Amino acid sequence: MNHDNQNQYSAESIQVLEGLEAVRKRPSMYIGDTGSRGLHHLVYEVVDNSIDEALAGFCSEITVTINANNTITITDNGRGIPVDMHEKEGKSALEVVLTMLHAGGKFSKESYKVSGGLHGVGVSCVNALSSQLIAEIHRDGKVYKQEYSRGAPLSDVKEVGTTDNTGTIITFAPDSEIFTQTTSFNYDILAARLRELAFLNKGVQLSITDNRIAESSDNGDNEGNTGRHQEVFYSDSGLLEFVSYLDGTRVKLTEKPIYLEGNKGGFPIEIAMQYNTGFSENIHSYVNNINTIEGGTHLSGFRRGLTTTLKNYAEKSGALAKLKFDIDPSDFREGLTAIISIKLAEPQFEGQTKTKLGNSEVVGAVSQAVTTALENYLEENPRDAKLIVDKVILAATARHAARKAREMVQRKTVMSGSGLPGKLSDCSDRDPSKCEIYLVEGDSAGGTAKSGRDRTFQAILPLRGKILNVEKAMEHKVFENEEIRNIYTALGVTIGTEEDSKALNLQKLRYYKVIIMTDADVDGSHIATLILTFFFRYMQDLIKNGHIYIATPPLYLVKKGKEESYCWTEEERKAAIELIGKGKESNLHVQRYKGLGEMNAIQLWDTTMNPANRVLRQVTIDNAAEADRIFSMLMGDEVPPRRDFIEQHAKYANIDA
Ligand code: 0RA
Repeated sequence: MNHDNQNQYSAESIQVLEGLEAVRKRPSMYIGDTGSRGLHHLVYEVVDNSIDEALAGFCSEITVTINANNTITITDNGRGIPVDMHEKEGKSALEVVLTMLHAGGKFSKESYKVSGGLHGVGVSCVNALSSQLIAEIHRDGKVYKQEYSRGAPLSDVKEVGTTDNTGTIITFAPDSEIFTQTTSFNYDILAARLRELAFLNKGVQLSITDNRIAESSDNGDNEGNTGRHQEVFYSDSGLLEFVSYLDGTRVKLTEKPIYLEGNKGGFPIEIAMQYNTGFSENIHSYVNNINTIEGGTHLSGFRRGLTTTLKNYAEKSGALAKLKFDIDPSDFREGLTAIISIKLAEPQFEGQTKTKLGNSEVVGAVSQAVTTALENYLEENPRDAKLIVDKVILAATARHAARKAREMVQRKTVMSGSGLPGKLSDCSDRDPSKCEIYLVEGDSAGGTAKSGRDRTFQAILPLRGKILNVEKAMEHKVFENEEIRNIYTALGVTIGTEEDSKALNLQKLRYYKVIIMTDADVDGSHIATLILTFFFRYMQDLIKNGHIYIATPPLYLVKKGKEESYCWTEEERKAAIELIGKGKESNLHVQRYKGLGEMNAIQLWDTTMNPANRVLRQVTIDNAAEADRIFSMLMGDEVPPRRDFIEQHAKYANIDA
């Protein structure tokens, strides 16, 4: 380092530390939250920087390793973070990148920096939130290394060897002082994101390795960490492969997907779409690799291009002449799986979760690109074109049938008090933020829950047997289904608009916690998944707003005389046997709970419903495209590993604070 600048250097390093201290003080402002989501965000942040190197043309391989001690190592074969002296800051560029907020962008003006998008908080945030971080740089034939703790460098950059390669290797340990809920990385969550990134950035290889030892527990406690996994993700044809991956278990309507890739509007656009014989609309949009779950101008452009082009074609072909009612834009999207990915130098993100694209110039460019590609496709594939038009007409016809059924739901929901379902045992409190509703499998468990609950704030709605599989049913069947109508009515949720039955009005939501409570067995998991599928397809906003939970009844009761202990995991059972039975199981009565029905009202309250003891798992959507694929797979024709699924997607959450 430059000794002439000693004073300036130390002064600046204090300032820098203050910068990162802000990140440690309010981590949620930088990474969203300090739960599981924020934890995984750390990995994405570093990977995004490597993806930037790839987009700039300097990197082709990125690896993520979950090490045995649950630290993370991310490597890339990019140029390597520069290590030369940064004149203005008086320290190495590496240290600047890792210790100064938003310092990454100061160096390169490469277009479409992913790290400049939604998550663009920089690797320095990862550094600030890690108890230890080691950066190893391969550059100019040399290997450089620097280590940090909670954002502070432990020494200057050291030269530690020579190399023939270039690249960056970052290893970090998430700080348990910050991530108090969990510091355990979930393989499946990381793998899903890397797979998505491989589809979105064709030609870049991303791989993941889990070097942790598998845990013995089979109850979901290990959050998908089954140890010693490895997967390599690489896509030659990008979104084309993404669409066929998502539609893996759906039946294709047309032989060929529709694909376009271009740069006409002054920015890269890539779109792939495929019609299937199903009824749901599965359109996922991305800007700079960020999933824009709230949509925005690129999605509007896509919809506009799709509607106008198909409508024109259908009109010209005379197919609409027989139709006695108007065709609606949504009719063109039924059974459509599509991915829209654009890259923008200066994206403007709006909306509640900052995932809605605002740039107005994008609408026309995307719409134009879609029109051109789609017109060509329809021209060149007249048989597929006819299949698509027929499907749109079928969708319009079904929509008319659905409207009647839906209006009945609406009418019922508008009524107050007496309009509630007869099977609902409501609570007395009228403040939705304090109230919760248990959706319980079967009338008998419903009865137990009703006796066990605290009726001031807990409502019970028993559901009969297996609820409708909405994945396979047309919309009007869904709205005609009594159990589903009861859910709408009990929750006070109304359907937003005539055009979009999935747009909800949540203003009259009667309970802020909607808790699915089923048996802890295969059947129970299936029923929970059916209910979740309904929420995912028809009330997704409830999931996104964090209203949906899964109750977790205990698996065991370990008992000796008056001493008893409920256990949710294998480990807890062993610990209880140790504690109560002094290691001898023969002294004890160990009961395995198979269903809610084996508990009496008091036990159910104590273990599963009392906010002081219970464990609720909040349902989140970590990766919308992957969730979409999984629901279509689980609820399609194949016999699914449903229990695994639920355990993967419902994570422990500290929500009773
Ligand atoms: C600053 C400038 C340059 C590259 C990077 C940072 C960089 C950061 C990360 C983080 C993970 N992998 C990375 N790879 C590169 C430009 C380098 C140059 O101009 O040579």
